[in-house]
Amino acid sequence: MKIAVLGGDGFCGWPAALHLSDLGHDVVIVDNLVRRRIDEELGASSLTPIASPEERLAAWEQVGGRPMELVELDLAQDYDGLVALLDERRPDAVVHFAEQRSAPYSMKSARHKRFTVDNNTNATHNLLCAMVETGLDAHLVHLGTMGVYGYGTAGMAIPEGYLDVEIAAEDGTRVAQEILYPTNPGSIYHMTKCLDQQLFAYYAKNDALRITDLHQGIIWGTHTEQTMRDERLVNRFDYDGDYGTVLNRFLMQAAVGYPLTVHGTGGQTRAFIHIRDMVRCVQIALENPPATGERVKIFNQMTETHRVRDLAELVARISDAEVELVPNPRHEAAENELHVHNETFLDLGLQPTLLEEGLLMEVEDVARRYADRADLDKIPCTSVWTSRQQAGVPASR
Ligand code: NAD
Ligand code: USQ
Repeated sequence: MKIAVLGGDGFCGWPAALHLSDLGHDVVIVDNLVRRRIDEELGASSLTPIASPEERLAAWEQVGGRPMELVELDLAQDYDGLVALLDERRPDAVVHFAEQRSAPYSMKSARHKRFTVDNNTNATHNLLCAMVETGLDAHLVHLGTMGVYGYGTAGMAIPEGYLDVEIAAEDGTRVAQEILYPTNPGSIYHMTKCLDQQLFAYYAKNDALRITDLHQGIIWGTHTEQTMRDERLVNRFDYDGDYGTVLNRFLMQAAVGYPLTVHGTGGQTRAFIHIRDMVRCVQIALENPPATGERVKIFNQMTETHRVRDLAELVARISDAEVELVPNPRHEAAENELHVHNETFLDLGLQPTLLEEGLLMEVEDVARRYADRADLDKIPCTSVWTSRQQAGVPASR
């Protein structure tokens, strides 16, 4: 297949592009490199020394990979460029990773909120609109988030995107309906993914676009089979207070002897998936497109759920680190249960990488190996959610 990987210079996009190229697909990466500029804005950088896009692509060819190209283009701002690209390349599939993905970054200030909404919503809408304008019948696979559902599910297992409900009709009969699971975002970033979901539903219905939305949990891990082939192919590893995600932060903190930063009581339960499973899931999704006219396919892309304090205790145990309960900068429930249906990927052959298999390797091969590159001042989360929270009003859900 000819595949366009939008956001293919990022943490998920880069290993996914390599994996798809390795499978024999023709891959073009489209990215405006805004993530590298955000590192400069925050004065932060990846724990791993990531190479420039040019070096990455050259290294991939040197280790025998199929040549890939990177087109620098802003999906949110350059609609005409996007139309020209799709028209000229006519990809069979488009994988869309290209959004601002940090919840803390999206909450930093009015500017960051507006940037996140403008960037993410316009990127997604421009893409959908351009596909219609160019008459491109490509399969669109989008990286969404488990966070669209919210985490207060009253004990029920979250279904894969759709909820069966029964409604009392005017004539007294009961009517069965399937609806998109009601959204309950916990940050401006997560809210943009809810907006995306609505855009997808509309374009699938109105224009018969073939769309798969992957509701992905928190990624952990760094390397995939392909990123390990050469030092210049190394993936990024974010640990700073805005972009570092919880488990990778704990691994890095353990490696540098920094007490593990558990927010509040650490009672938040979240969904997780290893980066190697993520690239496999993207492959599986691409191999199982929806039919023309079918509703948006939604898969829950996660393999395990864990409570944050349990993760901290686990990492502390294997690496002899300390755990510290710090005030929670976020407006989120202090404790929640989380049960998730994820049978679609398992039925299609995904074999999950479990926490116990990969954790120690991550601490030793990645976090300790690059520990001398860490800037400990960048670890604290300084982005605070609301003035309401600063005033001490508790989060409801
Ligand atoms: P990332 O920030 O590392 O990568 C995103 C890439 O998209 C960057 O290279 C960036 O430069 C590019 N980009 C952003 N806006 C763009 C625009 N307007 N035009 C062109 N390129 C643009 O993020 P990631 O961790 O790789 O996440 C990728 C996707 O996966 C995101 O949509 C995110 O919501 C989703 N996701 C990530 C995680 C996770 O734990 N990292 C979990 C669930 C879902
Ligand atoms: N947390 C801590 N200590 C830390 C960092 C985080 O206790 O040092 C807590 C947070 O308060 C939160 C949980 O860990 O309760 C998860 O935080 P996170 O930063 O790992 O994840 P999140 O903000 O939800 O965002 C990440 C990605 C995002 C993706 C999402 C998937 O950045 O792109 O959409 O995971 S999910 O969480 O399933 O919605």
